[in-house]
Amino acid sequence: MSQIQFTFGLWTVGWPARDPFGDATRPDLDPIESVHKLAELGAAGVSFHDDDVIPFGSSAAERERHIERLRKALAETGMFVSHATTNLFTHPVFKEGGLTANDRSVRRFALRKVIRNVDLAASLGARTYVLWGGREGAESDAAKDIRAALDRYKEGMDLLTSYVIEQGYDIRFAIEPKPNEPRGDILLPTLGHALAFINDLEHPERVGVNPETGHEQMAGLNFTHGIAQALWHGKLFHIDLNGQRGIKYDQDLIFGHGDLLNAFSLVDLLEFGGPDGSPAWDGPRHFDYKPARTEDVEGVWASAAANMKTYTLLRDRAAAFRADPQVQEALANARVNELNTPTLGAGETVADLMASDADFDPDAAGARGANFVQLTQLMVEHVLGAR
Ligand code: 3MF
Ligand code: MG
Ligand code: MG
Ligand code: MG
Repeated sequence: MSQIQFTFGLWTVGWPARDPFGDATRPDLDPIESVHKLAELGAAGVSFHDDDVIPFGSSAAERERHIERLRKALAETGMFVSHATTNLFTHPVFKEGGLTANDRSVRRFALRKVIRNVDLAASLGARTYVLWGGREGAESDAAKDIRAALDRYKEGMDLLTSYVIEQGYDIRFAIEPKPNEPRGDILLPTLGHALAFINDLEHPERVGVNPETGHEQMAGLNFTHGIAQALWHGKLFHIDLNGQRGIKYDQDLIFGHGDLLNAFSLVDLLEFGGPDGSPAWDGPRHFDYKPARTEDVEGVWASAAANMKTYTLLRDRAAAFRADPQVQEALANARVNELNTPTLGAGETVADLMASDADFDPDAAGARGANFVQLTQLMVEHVLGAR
């Protein structure tokens, strides 16, 4: 099996563990040192917000110095830029939104911040630019005109896609949906909302999604199903892997430390869901998690390694699952492959379909078991390493 390309957001290991109720429990890390440390641990690339490497408010000279340090670290380690993105959420100016703030001057400021960083992303060879609209939303139904906000979101996306096309940048945008947090309700709350929105953009071919495990699971949704649908639309442009345990705040656990069975089915899909068991997706396996607030700096690096180890173990378990003759038999008994056969035969007409009514006994079909339990139990046993 080929080497998997793992990448990490610099803000993940760099999180000093400040939360709404408590102070930081760890020192700030130098993002450049994190690039080196992640490379040592076996990662292939990093992603970053503008402010992760260039602190907000830096002068032009300071900005150049920070960019030069990043460029040097990437060159020294051979790491690539998995994606770049804009911080449109930390500074108080964005408290009421970025691209969809009611205040027009804030929207214009937000767009300038994105464009400046898109230029940097292109110069660093990034091919994906992520937009997570954490502040695009509201707590009050009275205070936000949602249709106007979607108009402004579209205006922003159309401007950005036209800009990269004009500049000749080899960059695609990936929208990252999230249902809530930090806003009470965030626009484009799920993958499905984002996919529908993309269809109404000026350059839909330049825009896809960057789904995050925990974000979909915060809405009670099945992440593997969501990824499968994004793949089906050809819209999986990037991914944020992590863990989440049910419908609660955004936990950003280590990958696999939340819903383990769903993590297994996801890895099985990504690694073996393509034609003849090839990978279904060839992008980086990117982690957006938070090292738990309980851990010290050593624990941060242990948690980074744990993401990659858990993913690799699940990949090996999925390979064993697929190779098991009993699993193959159970898949056949559950008619899993039969779903690939078109419902109508070649050349069959509606009249032919209607005429076939006599050949079918709905009571017999209704009485037949679907045989899903045996297959699911085999999956659980493989995940447990019992087979
Ligand atoms: C928040 C997130 C974000 C996005 C990032 C874009 C801070 O819940 O997931 O991380 O992933 O802004 O990549
Ligand atoms: Mg999250
Ligand atoms: Mg998140
Ligand atoms: Mg994310």
